[in-house]
Amino acid sequence: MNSCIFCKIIKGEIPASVVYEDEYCIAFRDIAPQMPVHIVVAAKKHVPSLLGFANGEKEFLGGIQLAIAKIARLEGLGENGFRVVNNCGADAHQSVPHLHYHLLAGGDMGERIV
Ligand code: DGP
Repeated sequence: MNSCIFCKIIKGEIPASVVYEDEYCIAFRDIAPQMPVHIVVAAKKHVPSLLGFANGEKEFLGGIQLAIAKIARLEGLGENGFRVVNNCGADAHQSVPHLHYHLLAGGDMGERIV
């Protein structure tokens, strides 16, 4: 999608600190990190949210999950752990309508998710 910021990052039209890329997703450091490690893992196709995927896309979505695990290992997060967050829609304050996950780590995030 022309105006989508994550599509522009995927196409290399705007710079980002990319840490990983494969056929399913691109991962880059968040512009406003909320943890010492805050990586955005964005789908390599423009779908606004998880609600836009169908049954036939299990391989694509599974590929992103496996990529997140790979990135966590590459970043050395296996020992102390990490959190994966997907914001979907208004109540979750999704600000970029292009499917992405937040990979957060680098400190104790507490017992509560929110
Ligand atoms: P969300 O609120 O779940 O839609 O998260 C969007 C995240 O994307 C937010 O944490 C900030 C990040 N972000 C937005 N624009 C850019 C950008 O141009 N570059 C990078 N690296 N991150 C961005």
